[in-house]
Amino acid sequence: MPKKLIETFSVEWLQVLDEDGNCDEGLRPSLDNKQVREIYEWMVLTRTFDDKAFKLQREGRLGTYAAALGQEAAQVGSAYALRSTDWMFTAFREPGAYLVRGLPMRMIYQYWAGDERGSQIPEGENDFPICIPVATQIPIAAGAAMAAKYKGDAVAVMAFMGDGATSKGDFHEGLNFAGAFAAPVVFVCQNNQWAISVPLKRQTAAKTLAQKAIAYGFPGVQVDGNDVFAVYRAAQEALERARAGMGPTLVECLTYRLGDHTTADDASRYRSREEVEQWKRKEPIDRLRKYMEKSGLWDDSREQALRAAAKEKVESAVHELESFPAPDPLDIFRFTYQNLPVELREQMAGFSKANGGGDPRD
Ligand SMILES: Cc1ncc(C[n+]2csc(CCOP(=O)(O)OP(=O)(O)O)c2C)c(N)n1
Ligand SMILES: [Mg+2]
Repeated sequence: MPKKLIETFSVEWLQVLDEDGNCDEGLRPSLDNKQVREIYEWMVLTRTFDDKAFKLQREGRLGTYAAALGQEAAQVGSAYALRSTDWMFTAFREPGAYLVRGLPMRMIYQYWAGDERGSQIPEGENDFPICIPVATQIPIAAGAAMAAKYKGDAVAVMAFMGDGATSKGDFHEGLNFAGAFAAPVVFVCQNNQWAISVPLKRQTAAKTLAQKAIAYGFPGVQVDGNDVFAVYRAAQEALERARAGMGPTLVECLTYRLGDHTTADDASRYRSREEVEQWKRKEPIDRLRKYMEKSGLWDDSREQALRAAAKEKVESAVHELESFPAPDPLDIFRFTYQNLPVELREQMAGFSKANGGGDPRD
């Protein structure tokens, strides 16, 4: 019996803006000048937010923090392609995506300050809170997409994850389910090439992460994750595919974690300074600014005004964070049970009494 080829695959690489801000006009997504400036503004706001978070942590005003430094295009570009009716599930390194979606900045700070009210997404918003257990958001996002399809809602779901998450069972189960049921979900992998101290080459022997989608029967594309036009274009096309009933897509954004894993880490112990320096030259914000300057969309005075406005927004969110009323300690008993078990009810009453309160209601 002769052997025959029954399947082949290919993975596209997409880059629109090169490192010097030169644009391939044939691939440029349809964004007007106002939208290009807006995307740049979100990226700068994300950077300003991020920088302040790092400083707050060092001053003991935030618990811990996972910086987005260098990954702003992957987050802003993909979230910018969402409609307000779409749904978003993140991991923990996507402040840019939340900002674009309009989540109050104070809430993101609150989350990292250890205040669970940072996870209480306002009623009516279609986003889920920060998810620390790696990859667990992926099957939930696939399930939400399936629910939307079942209900006939014309929406898509976007699920973020890191490169490390692609080694978890949840990733494979989520993608397999989404593929088998053509769920309207776009998986966005921020491949920042490190999972704490594990480099990409120890994460997988595959040439790309995008190709993992092919095993599950749907397309995967690798984009320059520091090129916001490429990210936006790929996300937009994938969301349209999902909304049109054509099923999921995996968008791998090849980027780089310029900072430490979190404020509790020291990356200089496991990666070289040269590698970081090499990626600094490819960072996404300078790249878009160079493009905008060349195209006459941007100048120094706009830049200065933007930086000042971003700083003001961040300072005002920090002020909100630090003047927020303290949570009610009795909340630890609330929100888990429909009817509080009797022993917890007793504990709650005892706790309230010990703190000078009356008989509490659960
Ligand atoms: C289930 C689970 N295992 C381990 C951890 C500890 N942990 C936190 S982040 C991380 C690495 C994640 O790497 P990646 O998915 O590449 O995301 P990145 O941190 O690079 O954004 C690990 C192992 C965790 N949070 N959850
Ligand atoms: Mg990573």
